[in-house]
Amino acid sequence: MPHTDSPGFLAGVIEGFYGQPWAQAERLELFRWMADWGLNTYFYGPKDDWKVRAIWREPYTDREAEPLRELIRGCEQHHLHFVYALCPGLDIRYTNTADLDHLKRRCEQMHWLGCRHFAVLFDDIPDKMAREDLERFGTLATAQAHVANALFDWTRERSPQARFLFCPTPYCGRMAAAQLGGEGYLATLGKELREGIDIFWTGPEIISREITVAHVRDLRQLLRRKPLIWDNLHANDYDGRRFFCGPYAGRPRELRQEVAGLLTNPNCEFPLNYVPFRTLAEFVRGEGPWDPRAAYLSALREWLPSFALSGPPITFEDLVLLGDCYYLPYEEGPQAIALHDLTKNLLARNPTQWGADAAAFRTQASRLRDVCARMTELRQRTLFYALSRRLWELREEMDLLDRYVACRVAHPDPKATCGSDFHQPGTYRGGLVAKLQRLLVLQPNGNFTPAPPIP
Ligand code: GDL
Repeated sequence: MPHTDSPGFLAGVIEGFYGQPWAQAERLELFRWMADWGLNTYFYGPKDDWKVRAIWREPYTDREAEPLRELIRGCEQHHLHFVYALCPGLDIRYTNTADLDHLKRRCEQMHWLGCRHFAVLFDDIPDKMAREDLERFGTLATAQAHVANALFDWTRERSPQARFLFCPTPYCGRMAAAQLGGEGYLATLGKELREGIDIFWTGPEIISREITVAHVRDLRQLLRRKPLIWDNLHANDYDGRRFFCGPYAGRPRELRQEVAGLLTNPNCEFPLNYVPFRTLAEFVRGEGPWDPRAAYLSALREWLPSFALSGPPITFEDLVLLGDCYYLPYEEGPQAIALHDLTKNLLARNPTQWGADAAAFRTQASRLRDVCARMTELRQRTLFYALSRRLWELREEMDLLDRYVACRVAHPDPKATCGSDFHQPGTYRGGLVAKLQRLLVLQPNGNFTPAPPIP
């Protein structure tokens, strides 16, 4: 039985990242994909729909409400749950009944538009409360549970089948270990939140490389319910230079029995999410041990037609090479690893000993550069715009390395100098952020050390 058919299991997509929310047409396309692939939930919570978070007390104008009504209807037509999130945590006063009324009015408006499932999110907020809030509730968990329970009751009075989701302030293992939200936050929450409320969890980390069965089993005791996974594996809002089109990975299929659902919060650029969504759907629906690489290759094959060009088509192998360069947060794909190793080994050696490796590198570098360059011919312009800045950067680096290797082959003398007319101080790797990034070095163990001074 596909797992989305097991009663109550939520599987799907969270629009919950920072930055520009998706376009309406993209969301409608998402609904068609989800329905075709057996995912059942769309979660509306873009951090920068400012009425979700920054000015959460303000209802939508009629003009703003209309597209939301269309989304709710779209979900209904495709038999998907539409969940609407509010994030009042930046400035809510937990003792203020007016703030609770604001939340109810916001839910009321969404209910009137047809929405039945709601969420209240307390992620990424200050974990300290005002004095009156502290005096009345004692702990942050109690204060938040009070608000969530009131909204949950409100929702259930109107629709007894409604789902209600909650994101805690410590929402991953690392935050809980640091006692974010105060000592015993999760245990209090588990005790005080109504039984029917689902609790989000991102795994051991905000971006979790792995989520194991043992990890969520421990948590289940504390929360007194199965956690609902908010998966940031493919999120890229924290690094504008990257995107992730590798497979859903690092989670065993057995995890499905241990959680209330699996929802992915992916790349900000909607068109780059084909493989993340497709492989999640496969993970959720299929049976047997999970093979991420096989799922990736099969999803890429389906995605290939979207890469139609104005000129001759790119090959499947080219798409695999490109995808491998933007795979997962903790892992490049095999072809990207091979290219990196080849380059690194080459540069570590004396050019007089490069032999055939220099030519091998130059062939691979120009192949990758060409694949990137050919993307300018993409017929699907939205896909090209989503890719373009990142691919520009990759091309730039391949070009520089290729020039350098060519220069070294021509001048193996260690005293020879190699520059590039196209990579000049100021315009290349310039700017304050790049300078600041060079000041501290992140060690593999997670510690920072000051960078050695540049003479
Ligand atoms: C977060 C945010 C999320 C963001 C993600 C990746 C949660 C619960 N909240 O911490 O909105 O997109 O990290 O940067 O994950």
